[in-house]
Amino acid sequence: RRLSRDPGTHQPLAYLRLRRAIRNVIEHRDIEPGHALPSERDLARVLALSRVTVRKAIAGLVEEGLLTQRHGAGTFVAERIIKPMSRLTSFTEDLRARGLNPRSEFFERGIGEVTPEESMAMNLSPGVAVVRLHRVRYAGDEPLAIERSVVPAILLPDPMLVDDSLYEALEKRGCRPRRALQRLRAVLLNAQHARLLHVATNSAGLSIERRSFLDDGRVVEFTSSWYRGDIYDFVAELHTD
Ligand code: 16G
Repeated sequence: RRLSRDPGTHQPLAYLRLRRAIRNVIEHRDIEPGHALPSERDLARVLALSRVTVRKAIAGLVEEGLLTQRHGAGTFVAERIIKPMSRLTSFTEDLRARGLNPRSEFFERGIGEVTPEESMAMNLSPGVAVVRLHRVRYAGDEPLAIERSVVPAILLPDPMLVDDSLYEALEKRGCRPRRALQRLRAVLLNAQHARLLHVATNSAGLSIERRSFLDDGRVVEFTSSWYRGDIYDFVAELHTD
């Protein structure tokens, strides 16, 4: 009776356990990006699970973007970063889930007065203080994106509170964003952005603007970013009403 009352001891379904186990393998880089997973049949045999269970676990990870399938060739650990657009996650969280090492190099991490354009976008009174972060985001040594974030200083009083993850710093202050509006546009990366991202000038990129909100409607961040088009897929799930 004690056991059945403890939710932690409920055994998850076999496919969910396998899904978690494969995710662990990817996070620990036991199989490198681009490399193949053992075949469905081999996994089922070695793990003594049914093919249906294995297929279900793999399908879930394909949906999450951690695995990709090539017709007739098998299942591979994803090389491109596939980012589900319906979940409000941070760069740090997304990379960690893929076993990558998120890092930032800051150009700017300071406090200043909101500009007229920012005050409009963030619905702030003219002249209030904002924290500004301007950084290149890396996976290990590989630059993936450039981001410029503006956060009201009333929510985040000191830019040095952001060690590497903005969302971690906001979470600690009890103001992690709950909702966001995001706009994506195709761009050619200019010489300066291309150099920072280690790609050729005029390579394809995505210009992304995110405005995130607290439950009470206040804007937490206004972030403009440039993501490498050769690495990122942004994927959304669509429903009919
Ligand atoms: C993502 C967000 C960005 C947010 C950042 C926080 C997109 C396009 N942008 O990069 O708006 O500020 O995550 O990440 O997804 P952090 O907590 O690692 O600093």
